[in-house]
Amino acid sequence: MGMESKFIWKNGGLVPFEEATLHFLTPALHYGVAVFEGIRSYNTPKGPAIFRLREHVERLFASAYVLGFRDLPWTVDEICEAHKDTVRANGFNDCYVRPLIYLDGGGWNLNVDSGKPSIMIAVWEWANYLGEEALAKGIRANISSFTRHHPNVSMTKAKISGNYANSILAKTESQRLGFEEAIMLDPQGYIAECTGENLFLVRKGKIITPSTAPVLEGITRNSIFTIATDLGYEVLEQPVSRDQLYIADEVFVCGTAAECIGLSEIDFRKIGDGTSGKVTREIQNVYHDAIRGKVAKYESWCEYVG
Ligand code: PPE
Repeated sequence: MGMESKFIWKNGGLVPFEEATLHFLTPALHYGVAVFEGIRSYNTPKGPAIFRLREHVERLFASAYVLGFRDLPWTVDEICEAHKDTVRANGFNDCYVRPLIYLDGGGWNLNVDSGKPSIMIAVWEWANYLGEEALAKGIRANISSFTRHHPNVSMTKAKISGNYANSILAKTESQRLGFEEAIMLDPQGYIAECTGENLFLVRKGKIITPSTAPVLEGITRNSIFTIATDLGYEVLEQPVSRDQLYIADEVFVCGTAAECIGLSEIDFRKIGDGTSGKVTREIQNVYHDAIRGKVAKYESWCEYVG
């Protein structure tokens, strides 16, 4: 799976893929002073559509604001259009879309005001993050030895590039141990989120997820909330302990890249019957139809590229 495309959008227009390069002395590279989004476009009966584009662009701007950028030289509308232009110009249907706003020029005194923001938007063809098998069987995870950021240490509402060193520490460790994903605890010891997904558990017919205070406000999490509620489930936001996961009937994780995936095992303890559970699959199926524009009541989530 390559990441090549014909064009990348840079500061106002499309440039050839090869020209989307940075200088070694770009501060974003040295300090992770950048914010990004993970967005997907799916093929629908009306052509490619970017899923919940405006919410993602609004969160991108919110991340930049949290990091301290004050006056971005673009509007949300312009950047939404730029995403559609980039998908259209590259001619992809199913693709991942990655905008990133970074501190460019200056910036050598650890102050976002000392440089200026630049933006690029890349797309690459992408079908399945964790593989077909993971959808049916679920994946194996462990509780990471690395703690998720305290909200006063690194801003957990923002997709700040530098924050992701924490995810990389955790995911590398888990995969070296033979698991597929890491579950991270918040500084109080309650379940926070995974390295790139939010988490839900199902017990006695109720669906429970940690509150957003210490985690990213996932857009997939929000979609799943709506889908599960519409399916008639009660969805509760409350603190979740590690052992509540062990005795759950089902545990699933969700994010733009991962979509909605069951956890078959946590810390060598089988969850439920050790496959993707019934409620997980029910929600997963509706989600898969929704992202492909096949559910009328969720069609407003699909931003047609045109
Ligand atoms: N938590 C974290 C830490 C996170 O990075 C993501 C998205 C989520 C929750 C779910 O958010 P949402 O996509 O809005 O439902 N992770 C993105 C990046 C993963 C990666 O770079 O790898 C993603 O899913 O695209």
